[in-house]
Amino acid sequence: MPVPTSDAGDQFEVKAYIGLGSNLDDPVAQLQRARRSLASLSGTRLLDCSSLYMTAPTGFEDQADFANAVCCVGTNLPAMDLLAELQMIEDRQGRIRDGLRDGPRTLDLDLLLYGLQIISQDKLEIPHPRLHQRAFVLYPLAEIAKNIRVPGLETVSALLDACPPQRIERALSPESWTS
Ligand code: PH2
Ligand code: MG
Ligand code: MG
Repeated sequence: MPVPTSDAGDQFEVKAYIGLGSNLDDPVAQLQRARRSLASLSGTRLLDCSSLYMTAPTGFEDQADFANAVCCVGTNLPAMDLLAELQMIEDRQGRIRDGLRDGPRTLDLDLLLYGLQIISQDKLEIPHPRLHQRAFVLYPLAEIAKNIRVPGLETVSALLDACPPQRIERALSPESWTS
């Protein structure tokens, strides 16, 4: 069952955290467009967004820096439906699925957390399985949710303290990239 949140707009609203990333075709504009799409998803309202950060690429290092941010939504969509919506937004923004896991992309929307749920399915693992290793996710997540406990792990700020360091620069405040 979805976990109702205390300030829910609907009894069954779940708070979900989404990681946004781009390093192709004007990354800041990609994140701005993705944020507008999140705000207009049906059964979903946008609750909060972090600052926008420019971050060094991890995994595959020979590529451009990424723009990264994290947004929080309240949603009545089941996790699988929300995931499908995120993939449609990626597709609309020209995401090419070439199987190169950590390669360059116009838009990556990762479902990081879905309420307090732990989901382990072929196409969806929640919490995101690499969340705790990635400063480019934890840093913006900590900005909007440092005290929440990641199911099965620790609080976001404890995870960030333990995470390998990475070059991360705060480029735009929440107000300036979301307006
Ligand atoms: N995404 C990846 C791999 N590496 N590095 C940064 N800095 N930011 C990302 O969003 C990112 C990455 C795969 O999704
Ligand atoms: Mg990703
Ligand atoms: Mg992804």
